[in-house]
Amino acid sequence: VTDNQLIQAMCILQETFVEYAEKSGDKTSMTQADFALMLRKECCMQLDSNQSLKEFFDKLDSNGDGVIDFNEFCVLMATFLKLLEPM
Ligand SMILES: [Ca+2]
Repeated sequence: VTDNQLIQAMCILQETFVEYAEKSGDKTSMTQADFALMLRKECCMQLDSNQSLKEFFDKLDSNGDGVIDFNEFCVLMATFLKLLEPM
């Protein structure tokens, strides 16, 4: 992965984040509803119950303020990338 690819990936991440975050009015943070929508549309991930969604959300919300900010979002994406990487 080159630096350029990394920068490109970061831009895509930021655009995706803002696209969903602004649905609830605040571009800098994602609510649980924004987050669920993003998982469904971008990751084809349907969390089967509100309970598992909430658990996932709470895990990501590391400062516990009830919303996911861009830093917390990047942690999620880093986790996904690690899962995709061959061992
Ligand atoms: Ca948070």
